[in-house]
Amino acid sequence: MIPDQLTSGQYQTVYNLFSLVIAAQLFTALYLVAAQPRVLARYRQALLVSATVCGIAAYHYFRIFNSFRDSFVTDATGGNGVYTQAPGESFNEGYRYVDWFLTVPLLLVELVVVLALAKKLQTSLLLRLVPASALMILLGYPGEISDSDATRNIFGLLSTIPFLYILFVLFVELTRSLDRQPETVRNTVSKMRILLFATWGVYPIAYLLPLLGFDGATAWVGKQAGYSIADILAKCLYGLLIYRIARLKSFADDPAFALEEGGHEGVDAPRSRVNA
Ligand SMILES: *C/C=C(C)/C=C/C=C(C)/C=C/C1=C(C)CCCC1(C)C
Repeated sequence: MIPDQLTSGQYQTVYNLFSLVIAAQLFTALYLVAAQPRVLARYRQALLVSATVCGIAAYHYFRIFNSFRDSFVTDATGGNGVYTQAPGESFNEGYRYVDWFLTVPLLLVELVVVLALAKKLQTSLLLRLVPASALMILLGYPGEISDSDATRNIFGLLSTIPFLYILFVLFVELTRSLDRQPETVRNTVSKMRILLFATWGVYPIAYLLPLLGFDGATAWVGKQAGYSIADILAKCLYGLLIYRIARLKSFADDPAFALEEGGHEGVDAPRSRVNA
């Protein structure tokens, strides 16, 4: 539920966080596009998907930011007053869910693509992960925009079912099929899914804040902050780790490329050693 009123501090917090997310998503997207030549061709698809995810998020945060600015007004001069909901305007949480609906399946595609698993395994993983993640977001939305705690509970619970299914596929099914994969692939998988679990776990917690007895405005600001910070970690940091994995795998696959790029067997060599 959108609060009727925000203190100046609460308004500034949300304003600055949205602004930070735009900067983080936009420049991570640009960086990942520019970094394409720094990995082998077979890993570029993962980087492109990652850049696309950050680009889509940057666009939606522009909309979220504008919607936020339009929906709260203050009449005090000097910016120290209370902000109230602008008449006829309402903050649109829908942008966030459209953003997630597009980016969450793509984040799973990124993960599966960068692992460079066998085609059959790739397809079978994606056929389960992509629909489950889309369903998780679709089911969360009616609860997110509802003013009723009961509705929020029910849809939150329904959305948790595909969420748990995704974790099951990543932590149980994927592990089983990785038994015959090389050590490096297995290590990569475990690192990536721990990051995924840690960052994705923030969303249901932020969603629950309004139900945990925080007052309206505090819960709402906490929720926006939680979603914003989680979006930076789950998309930008995650994307940069995908890049790092792609780069290390490129070095391991092609020693000549590694030398040219100043790295060696999965470790970046100090510049001086390469140049000497
Ligand atoms: C970049 C955006 C990402 C990674 C968004 C992830 C979102 C979730 C994992 C959301 C999960 C939810 C639940 C598990 C239950 C409550 C409703 C949601 C949609 C917040």
